Amino acid sequence: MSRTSKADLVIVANRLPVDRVSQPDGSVTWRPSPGGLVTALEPVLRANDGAWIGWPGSADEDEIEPFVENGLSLVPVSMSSQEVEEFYEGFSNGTLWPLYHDVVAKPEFHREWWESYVAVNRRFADRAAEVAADGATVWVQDYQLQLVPQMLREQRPDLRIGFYLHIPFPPAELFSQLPWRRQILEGLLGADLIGFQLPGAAANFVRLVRSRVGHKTHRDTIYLPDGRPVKATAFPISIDTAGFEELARSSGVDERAAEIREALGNPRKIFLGVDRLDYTKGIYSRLRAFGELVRDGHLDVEDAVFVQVATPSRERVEQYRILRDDIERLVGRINGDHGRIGRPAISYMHVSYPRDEMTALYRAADIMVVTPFRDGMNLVAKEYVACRFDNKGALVLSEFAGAAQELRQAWLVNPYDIDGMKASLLEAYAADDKETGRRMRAMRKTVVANDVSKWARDFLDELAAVPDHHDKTVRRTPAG
Ligand code: GDG
Repeated sequence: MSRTSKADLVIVANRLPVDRVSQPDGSVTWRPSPGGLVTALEPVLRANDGAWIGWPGSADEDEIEPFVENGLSLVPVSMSSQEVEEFYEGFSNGTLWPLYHDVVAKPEFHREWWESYVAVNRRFADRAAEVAADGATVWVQDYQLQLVPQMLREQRPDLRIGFYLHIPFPPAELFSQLPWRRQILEGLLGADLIGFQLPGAAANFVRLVRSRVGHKTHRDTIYLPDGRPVKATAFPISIDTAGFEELARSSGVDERAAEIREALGNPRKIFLGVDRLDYTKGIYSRLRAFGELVRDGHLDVEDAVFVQVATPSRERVEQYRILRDDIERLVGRINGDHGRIGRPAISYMHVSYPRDEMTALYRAADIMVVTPFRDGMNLVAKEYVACRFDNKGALVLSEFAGAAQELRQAWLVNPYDIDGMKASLLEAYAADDKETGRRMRAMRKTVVANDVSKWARDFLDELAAVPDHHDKTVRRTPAG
């Protein structure tokens, strides 16, 4: 896309859906980093002359011109390494991430992080203002960019602006700790429609706006002093269900699943955990629960093993380094105490696998264990269900994952209650095919009927339906 062409639909996200790869000869290539969001939005982007604005993932690069990759118009936003430290690792992941996840870890508040957050949000907003066509729809994604809606509306009141928060929105008691709480609320209120994972999160937001900003609200709608309504509603995100099932049905994945079972020594049952290595995911507590079941003789490593994939994440943030050490020490201790030669109790991998390997793991696992302390949704739980077209397999799921609102037939657990978790792991382990089949069939209905395309469609339809209160008389020429 050239700088002059404009898009009718603009996605603004922290990351572009591609990674920048510098070749040894100095040339630059792009590697797609496909995720659920890209899969869902790609068709809409193509149909609407769309563009995607985001950071290409490497710091201190010269500004990169917009380009087209695989038919998608991509608009890179550059960041200095200091901004990566202060805006991304600092304010986004050291302040907002723990604050929005029930303060599972202590959020840090630093004024220079906040300043960097404001500066980077402004850069994204300016870019969106340049790229969006007259009256276009702009959809801003996630907690890194909460000021963009307001910053963008100030420059381009003609736009229809949506915002989606992928993580939880905390209760007022926690959010109110944030020194910049009012600026964040006002930043979000620049949107016409604000989407959350769950109705409870939307209600937290509306309540906060009423009490902290003083705007009138009615149910899920906030009325700004100029009469413009802002809607705050839940749109639970999902996955490309058909895509996962298709991959799961492929013969390559089938063979690989059998190979994995074989390599583990064909135990009677395999427990599986797959998470970004993050303190919100409850990896430590779940492994402790499993370790105690082995220690106390409820499970024998000849019958049951645990496979834990912990994908490297935010490795420069200290809390993540500490967590990794804690988990690895625990795995070492459990294996040292209870493993046998060729048969560790826990097979632990700190690695990122390609999607077909993940799918094979889902196919090989008898009990999928998803136990976050707090999670916006948790797509891993839905992916497991999507891959079990055989209606086999049990899901143990934290009641604090957004997914628990939809996957009611899982074995629901409180991850803070180690004994309760142990009891549920044992129940899921002992359940017969009839019981697991009954539960899996019901969960599959939900995940098949509610996939990520429906999520995107529902959001964009609702955004299109917001009454047009835009004041076209004050429209200014886009900056830049
Ligand atoms: C945030 C919210 C919300 C993981 N390891 C590998 C790999 N993955 C993929 C999974 C899944 C995704 O990453 C993780 O998504 P989750 O939803 O489980 O968690 P977050 O990363 O924390 O995502 C969350 C989500 O946004 C969407 O709104 O559900 O609550 O926290 O798709 O499969 N994929 C591959 N290799 C890996 O090693 N290929």
